[in-house]
Amino acid sequence: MKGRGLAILVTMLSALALPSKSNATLIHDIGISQTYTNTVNGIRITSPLGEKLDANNSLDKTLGTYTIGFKVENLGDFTESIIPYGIIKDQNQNPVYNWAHSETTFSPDQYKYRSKSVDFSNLENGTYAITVGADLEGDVNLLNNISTRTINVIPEPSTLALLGIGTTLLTRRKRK
Ligand SMILES: [Ca+2]
Repeated sequence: MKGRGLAILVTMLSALALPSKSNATLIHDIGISQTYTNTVNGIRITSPLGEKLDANNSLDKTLGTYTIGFKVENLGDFTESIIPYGIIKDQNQNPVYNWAHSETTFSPDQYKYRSKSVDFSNLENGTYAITVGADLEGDVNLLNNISTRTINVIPEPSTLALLGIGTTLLTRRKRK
C-alpha cells in the first residue's frame, strides 16, 4: 500500500511540476491592429465623401458624419468574447462622445473590423483625441488593447479656402 501511495504521489507531483509545454505557452491577447491601412495608430477616419484622413488632414465638421474604423485581432490561443469600444475626448480630456460595439467572439488568429458613424457637426473647433479599445481579462499584453489618434476639427473649408487663396494672391503680388 505504501509503495502504491508513493507512486500516486510522485505522479501527482510530476503533473504539477511539469505541465506540458503547449499548455504553458498558451496566451490570451486581443489587440488593435497597427497595420490597418489608411490609418493613424490603427484608427481610420473616413469623411462622408469617402476621403480617409491622414495625420495632416483636419476634419471639416460641416460635412457632418464621419466613420471611425479599426481592426481588432485575436493574437492569442483562445476563443475570446469582447466588446470593442471608442471614446472621443476634447483637449481638456473631457469625454464628448463614446460608444460600445456589440459583444463579438474571436477565434484564435481571427480579426474583425469595427466602425462607428459619428456626427461631428455639434463639436466645437479644436483638437480631439479618439481612442478605441478592447478589454480582455488575463490579456498578456495590455499595451495593444487601446489605441489613440488626435484630429483637428475645423470650420467649413470654404472659409479656409478663401483665406488660402487670399494669402496666395497677396504673396504673389508681393513677389512681383
Ligand atoms: Ca493585448
